[in-house]
Amino acid sequence: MYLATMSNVENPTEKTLAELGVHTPEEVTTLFVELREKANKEQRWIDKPDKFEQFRVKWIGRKSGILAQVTENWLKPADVDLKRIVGQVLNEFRSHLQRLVDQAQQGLDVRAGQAADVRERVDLSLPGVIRPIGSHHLIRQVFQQIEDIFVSIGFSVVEGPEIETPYYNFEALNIPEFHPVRDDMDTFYLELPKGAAVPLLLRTHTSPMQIRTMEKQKPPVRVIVPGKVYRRDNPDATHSFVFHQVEGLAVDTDITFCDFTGTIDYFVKQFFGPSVKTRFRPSYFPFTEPSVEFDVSCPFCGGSGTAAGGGTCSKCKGAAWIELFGAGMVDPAVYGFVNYDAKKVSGFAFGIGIDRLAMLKYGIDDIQVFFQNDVRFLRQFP
Ligand code: FA5
Repeated sequence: MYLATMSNVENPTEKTLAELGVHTPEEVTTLFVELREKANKEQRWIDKPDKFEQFRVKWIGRKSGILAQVTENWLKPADVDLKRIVGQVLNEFRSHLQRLVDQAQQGLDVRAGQAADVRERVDLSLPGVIRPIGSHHLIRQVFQQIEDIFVSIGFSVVEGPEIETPYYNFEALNIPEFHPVRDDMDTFYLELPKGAAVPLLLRTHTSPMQIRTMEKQKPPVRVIVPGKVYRRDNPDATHSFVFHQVEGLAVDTDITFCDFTGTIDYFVKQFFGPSVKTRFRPSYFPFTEPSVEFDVSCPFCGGSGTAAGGGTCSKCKGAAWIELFGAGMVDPAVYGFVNYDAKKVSGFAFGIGIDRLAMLKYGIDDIQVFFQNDVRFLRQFP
């Protein structure tokens, strides 16, 4: 007996056509029409991804979806004379279900897009968001102060590579291989492919730019070179393996030691204030002759060596002076590397350690804070 409708049969797709009493092509078509309407109705209720997934699994799920059941229970065991029509209608039904799934997916995509539009809509009537403005790192600020001072007396600012060849970092600065001064500047060499023409290293000072600058231009030269330098120094309160220097170089036909001391004195007084005193001590650098170390009177104890509350000043350790940087008159040997005539030109050079300079000026007792990027420290120097 044919059951005119599926509504009075529980799970009709789990039964065979014979069990459902379906024997004619018309009855087969009717069965599929009812199934199709059921699917249409359920698809209209899909409004969320989880409902979509339930629908998809229920209807076209590979293992136990209704489509799989229809194939298994209606098509496979169908009588020979019904098989062709069942197969044909089943194919149409399969395409129809796929269309329903695709449409539902598109519907969900559109809904998601609309929701995102609403979320992202810009309401121009709302007050603006005020973002906190950052500031330059203290080291950059100090670079700027130094640049301003030297530019005001006719120097220009140039920059150079942090990766150098031994020639520029050492040899052309009159530091041949095996010179003991290289021990003080042990550094990081780059791992290069086998057969590389020259070794490369992270520059240990900004002095290579003396050579690069003089190679490029004839006297008069007046430059400063701010930048990062690297050494294999163990970190402590005054040492870091990366730190900052400003190199200075002035070369002309008539530069004297007086020009040199006057320039340095002017810079220090501009930077620390007029009350600091300065002094030179003899020193040694292979690329300057004579060479000096340059000290300032301790800005913390006013050059007395005694702390404000009595006792020894902890910053200068009672010495009343603090070493600032190395400098000197350019060694004539260096001119030989850049084709300057040592008989006609003279000049001076200096290399200031910026981190220690900043520590002195701003009363910072540990160089490491410059590299930790702790905003509590950075915010103190807006
Ligand atoms: C030089 O680097 C020379 N190139 C300076 C120079 C230039 C001399 C031109 C003459 C003519 P020195 O090794 O002393 O010199 O370093 C200069 C400054 O760098 C020091 O005074 C110190 O302030 C700073 N410095 C050196 N090593 C470190 C370190 N590991 N961490 C932080 N600052 C350092």
